[in-house]
Amino acid sequence: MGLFDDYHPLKGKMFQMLKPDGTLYSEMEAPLNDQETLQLYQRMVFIRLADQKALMLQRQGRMGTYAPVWGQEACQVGSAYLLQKGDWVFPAFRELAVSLMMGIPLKTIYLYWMGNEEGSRAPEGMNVMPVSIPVGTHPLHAVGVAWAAKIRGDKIVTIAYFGDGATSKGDFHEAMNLAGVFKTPSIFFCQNNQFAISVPRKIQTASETIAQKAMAYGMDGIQVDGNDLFAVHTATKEAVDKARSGGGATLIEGVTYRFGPHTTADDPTKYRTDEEIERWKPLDPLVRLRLYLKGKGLWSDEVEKQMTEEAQKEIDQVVKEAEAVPVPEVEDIFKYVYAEMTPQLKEQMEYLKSTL
Ligand SMILES: Cc1ncc(C[n+]2csc(CCOP(=O)(O)OP(=O)(O)O)c2C)c(N)n1
Repeated sequence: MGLFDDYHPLKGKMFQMLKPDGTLYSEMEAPLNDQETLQLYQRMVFIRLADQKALMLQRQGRMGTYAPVWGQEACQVGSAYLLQKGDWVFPAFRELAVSLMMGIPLKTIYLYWMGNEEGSRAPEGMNVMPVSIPVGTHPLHAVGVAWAAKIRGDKIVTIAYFGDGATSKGDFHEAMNLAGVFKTPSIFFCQNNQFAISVPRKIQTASETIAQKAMAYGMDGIQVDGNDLFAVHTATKEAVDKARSGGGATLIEGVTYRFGPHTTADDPTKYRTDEEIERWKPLDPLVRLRLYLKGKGLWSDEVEKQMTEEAQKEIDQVVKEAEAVPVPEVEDIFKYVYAEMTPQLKEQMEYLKSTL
């Protein structure tokens, strides 16, 4: 029996390893050694600060609309850490942590949210697709690439990140169906952060879990505690190893909580209560990992202070560099849609220029 059998969606059990008090559930062994765990915690500290900085920059009018990752760091760090060069990542719009883990510079990510097209370009050789603002369309692209890789015999995996809301899109089901039939090396990582803007998870779908949707498509599905770095890591590793060795696709549902607004254009006080947020606070992925590290004698206020200061310094420097990049030309909006601009695009560009 493997992990996917033990935690089959029909068994109604969520896979967890690390308790909220930072100790492991009985008979569980940490999948990462102390050094790796500390390193990933440090990444999470950096990510949280970089995320908060983006929120502040938007509030100061120095950045456009931004979708914060706040609270979802374990889902993203625990899974992206397992990807290798050659694998392909298809993010939605909340994947600051995934992008950083894959090696996309923070400056590039900030440039995107500052409205500069340069921010959509991953450095050469990094297979991270641009942000997908249309909800749920990119799992299809991820399956297409996985299918192509399978035909070519490339031992790579593709992973698509999306939210609970995206599972209501037809595209999601088409992608799942194709991946199931062709046993593509695909991972569908759903970050169930309880809301699609103001729509709560319970009215998003009548399914008890999102993980169980995998069954309809003949693939493995697992619901994991998305705020538990170890559980996310372990389940994703199983899925990645399986995909790489020809075993086909997996749907992972990471149960998590978005602490921030949907985007900076949203007011979450309109649809959720302070009490609800307070209930989730002790389950914060950083708090839990910090307690685990503290129990091992690897974390102290001093360690935290040092990590925070180092991260803050680096982030401040990145902001300076990003803000020093010249504001893009109006033409940039049109230039990169196709290799060559269509007559319609040219017309639209000329029209826009004439109104400025
Ligand atoms: C095709 C499409 N429909 C609607 C929207 C507007 N929209 C943007 S984000 C969002 C909710 C997405 O929720 P979810 O998939 O759960 O991801 P989350 O934002 O929670 O990370 C909606 C409806 C959009 N961007 N694209």
